[in-house]
Amino acid sequence: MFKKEKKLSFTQKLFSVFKSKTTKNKEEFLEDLEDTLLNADLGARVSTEIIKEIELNIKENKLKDEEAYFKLVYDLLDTKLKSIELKPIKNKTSCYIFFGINGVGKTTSIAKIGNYYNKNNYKVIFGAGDTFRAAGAEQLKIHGDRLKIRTIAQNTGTDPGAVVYDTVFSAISKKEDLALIDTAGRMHTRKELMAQASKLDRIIENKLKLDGEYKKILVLDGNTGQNALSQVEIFNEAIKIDALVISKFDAISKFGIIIPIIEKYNIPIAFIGTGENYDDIEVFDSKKFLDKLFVKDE
Ligand SMILES: Nc1nc2c(ncn2[C@@H]2O[C@H](COP(=O)(O)OP(=O)(O)OP(=O)(O)O)[C@@H](O)[C@H]2O)c(=O)[nH]1
Ligand SMILES: [Mg+2]
Repeated sequence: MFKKEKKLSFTQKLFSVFKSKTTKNKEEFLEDLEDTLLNADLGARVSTEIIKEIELNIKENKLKDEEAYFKLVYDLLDTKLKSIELKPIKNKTSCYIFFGINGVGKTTSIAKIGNYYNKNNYKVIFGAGDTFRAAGAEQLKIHGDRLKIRTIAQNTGTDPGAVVYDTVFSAISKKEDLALIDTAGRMHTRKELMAQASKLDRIIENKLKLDGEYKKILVLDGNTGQNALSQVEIFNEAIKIDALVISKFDAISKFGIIIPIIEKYNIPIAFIGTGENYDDIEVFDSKKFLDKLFVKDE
């Protein structure tokens, strides 16, 4: 019979490594710690930084128990996380356009974020820029109808550039505060997807006269590991990303990859999606995020 291996959360693993310090030599202990940090996708740079910090603190005899070790890791990661508060300027027209590969949660996040700004007395409009997939526009329109948010949509196969232009132009003409624009997550090839992202960016940047702010937002699925890093890389290369939304954070307790992403690309996080209801969206808070990242299995 195989013994069923108990799955430990990141916190439990960290604590068990810290507890084992008394029974191991220093090298063994630091190796175990490094493995735990790397397995949580925190990346080589930050893992080394944490280990150096721990070594220094051991030398100076500063760490009295596991809690103290844990706090050191927690506080160090807290300094790495970056947030951005997206606050459209009232009575001016801003545009936030959402990118991301298929299924990450773009459309759902737009619905939740639209609802959030609507509740905060912003006049919001949706633009269904996903004209590639048959149900693409329809999904956003359904949310728009439920939330009483006007949605500009056209038939499948229409040029998404036209939808984007119409949405932003209409928002400017009607003096609406915020246009939230959805985009396709899949095209025939990745190259086409990136070409489309750049094209939509150029339309908003060059052909429309926004007096508010323009932000390009990348949605990442919080269940993703290393792949999230390459998603950021390709989108950021095509169109410089201003902020991240991390979706599906209710379903997981592990998104350590965000640390190397921020280290490398310096892109802040705006929102966290925490469920499938309209209210399941939170303005990013590093402490809350870390508490969930470190969640203990029951
Ligand atoms: N639990 C949970 N599910 C979510 C969250 N955000 C999105 N989802 C679900 O993830 C799935 C994909 O979400 P969509 O919003 O359709 O993703 P998308 O990026 O627009 O997908 P494409 O249009 O196909 O590229 C849906 O079943 C959503 O209900 C979240 O924060 N928590
Ligand atoms: Mg979608």
